[in-house]
Amino acid sequence: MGCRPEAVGKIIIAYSLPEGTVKHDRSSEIFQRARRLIPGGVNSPVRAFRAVGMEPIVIGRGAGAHVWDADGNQYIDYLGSWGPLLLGHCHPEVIDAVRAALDRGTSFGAPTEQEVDLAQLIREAFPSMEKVRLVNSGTEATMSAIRVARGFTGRTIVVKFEGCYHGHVDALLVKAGSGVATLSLPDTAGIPEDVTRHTIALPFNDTDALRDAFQRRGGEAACAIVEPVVGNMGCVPPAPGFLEELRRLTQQAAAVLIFDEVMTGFRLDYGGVQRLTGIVPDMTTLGKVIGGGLPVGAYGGRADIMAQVAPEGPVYQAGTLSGNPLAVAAGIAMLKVLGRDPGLYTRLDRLTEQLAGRLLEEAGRAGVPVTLNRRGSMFTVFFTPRPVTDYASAKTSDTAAFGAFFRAMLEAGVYLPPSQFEAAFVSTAHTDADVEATVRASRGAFEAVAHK
Ligand code: HOZ
Repeated sequence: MGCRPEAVGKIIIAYSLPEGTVKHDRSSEIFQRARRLIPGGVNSPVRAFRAVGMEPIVIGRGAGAHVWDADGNQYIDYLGSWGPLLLGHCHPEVIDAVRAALDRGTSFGAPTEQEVDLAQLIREAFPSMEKVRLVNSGTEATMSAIRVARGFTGRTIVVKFEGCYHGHVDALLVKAGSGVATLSLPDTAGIPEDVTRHTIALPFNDTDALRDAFQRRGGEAACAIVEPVVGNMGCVPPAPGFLEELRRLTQQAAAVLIFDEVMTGFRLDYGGVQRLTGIVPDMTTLGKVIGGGLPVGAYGGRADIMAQVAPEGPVYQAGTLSGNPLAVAAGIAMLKVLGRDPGLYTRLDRLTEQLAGRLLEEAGRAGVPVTLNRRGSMFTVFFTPRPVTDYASAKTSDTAAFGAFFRAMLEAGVYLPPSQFEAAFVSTAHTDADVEATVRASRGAFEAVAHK
């Protein structure tokens, strides 16, 4: 596999790997065609692999913890479709449920019993979501939640945190993580300043900055939105007391607290971070896992707040494919599998802990300074010796070293998220053998970084 710096625009390749034996000819051919038809050749920016200095591999299929590219190369998959695939690819119960739904019809644009079943499963897992509205993506969920919070409070200001990413919502693309961080975009073109001036971005985990902001502007705040365990600047857990203080200050200011659990909901625990911490937000957004790999988002919260949503209230939000029967069927199947297995999250946690510990050992052996952050089945290897607690510290990472690591891992058959500022995901389909193979691959990959 050759790195092709000439094909990746502005990214400077600091390290190059020796030509490998893995061929990506078919992927390359498809990607060249994609570039002529789709901006950057991808339907979501990070997938273009620009931050890791190579062309993307084009995926042909997945099964369990593995994916195969268009050339037939096999990889252990830690991308997991960016989080939804907690049960791995093609879980039989999810596939069967989608097949059965398919026979009944693909879309009705009308109420179905199954969407009520999914809403009920969500509310049972997240009691704070007294009422739930299904949408098609996490972006739609967060966009709608802040609209409802603004409608409910009659206020405008949205408080968010640097490095958190809540989808490509205009008002929330301020100091955002994920692809915005990956591509180092200072601001996103196409969003009027008039929209973002109502957004206050504070450093994550900085309780003093939080207190100060709420003291000055708390009375104007419609809501504060946070990833309670951040996945979109890489995995960054909350410092002790941070979320508690956020809850106290939002309550005091009568601002709506929104937990964006699109990534963490049903992943870190069946009831998300709110169940793990006991902190009860006013509203929650979900996505990823609740769709079992099909496009679903949800937002919900206190009944009095959700009473704002049309047709019950004056806040309009709608969608032709909302509550789509195929996606809902996948989501129900997924949640049923998760809900009936009380040991599932502990097993996932242990497997990921084992993997994380071994990766750290390998980094140490190679003399590569890294910080490994993990919560449950989410983790990130940051190429920095500093603790990573916020966006500023995440950005101290050596992204060129990450790129070298990523490429060597891919060459060795391990598919990680192609950005320093994304979390990797372990699924229930990963096995001890996958962990062993990943650790073996990492030995060469850390060495490749060390000998850059
Ligand atoms: N931004 C999402 C991950 N944090 C999704 C990226 C993608 O689908 O390419």
